[in-house]
Amino acid sequence: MRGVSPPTTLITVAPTGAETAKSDAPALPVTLGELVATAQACQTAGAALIHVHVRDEDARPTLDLARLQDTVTALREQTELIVQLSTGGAVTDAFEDRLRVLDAAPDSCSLTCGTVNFGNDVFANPWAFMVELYQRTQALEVVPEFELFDLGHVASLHRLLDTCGAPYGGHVHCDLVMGVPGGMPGTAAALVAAVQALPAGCSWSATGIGRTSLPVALAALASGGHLRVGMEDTLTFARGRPVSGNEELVTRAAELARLAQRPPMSTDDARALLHIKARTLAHASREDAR
Ligand code: KMH
Ligand code: ZN
Repeated sequence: MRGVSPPTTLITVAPTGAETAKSDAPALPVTLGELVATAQACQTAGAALIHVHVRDEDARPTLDLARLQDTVTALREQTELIVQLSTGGAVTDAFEDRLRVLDAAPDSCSLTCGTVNFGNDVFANPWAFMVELYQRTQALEVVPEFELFDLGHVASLHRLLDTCGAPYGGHVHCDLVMGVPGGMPGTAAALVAAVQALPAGCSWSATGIGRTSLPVALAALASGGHLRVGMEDTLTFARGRPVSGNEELVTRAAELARLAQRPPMSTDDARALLHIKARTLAHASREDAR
């Protein structure tokens, strides 16, 4: 396995996603108010980074730029979390809309390193799109998080770095998304295989979809990785018991991290790890006040 385990655990919360209907999961945060309240609670519970999908007035997934900008502003003003916007969106979103997400000036964005079957759908990320998105992150000084749904995506990440150079900030951070029907399984064996293939010196988190959430979290902690949890990925807390909210998943991840002697990472340490650009007055003034 690559290197020694870091002393603390970066906990990412992915609270909403693009796949679940509010009617199927009433605790899903879909309005800006619900998202900010969730973000604040998850920060208190131990999260340092939030992976954001936004919804429209009918709670449907959207990449509307004004909504994305309002969301970035509100999360910056009312939390200290690193704000990561999804460029994956929904499987139906057009490439040009996914590229435009960066105009909302997030701290970070997701960047999926290849196409993958996604249940009965296809999540399309062809090479040319990956390159264009990556080059936009470099130009706009947004830190990409490389989303890896399969072992082949790790190979494509190497190709991207070899072709286009280092990301903004110089540090590579990856997220293994495991257990998607069509992607790599959410098992310890698959996690170890993927981690062994990652670029040297990178940091990485892992998330397991659905019932793979806990095995993947435990395997990630045992392998020196960080954690992503949230209702984008998991709607069931235990067999037959729906999640009460995102805070509950972050609280459990923080407990696991403490048990592993790697307590939750602070937001400041997470910013330093990922080389996030200092870009907000609201955040700067909070830092000054410390
Ligand atoms: N909603 C999935 C199709 C990302 O956020 O970048 C894609 C996804 C990955 O959630
Ligand atoms: Zn996402």
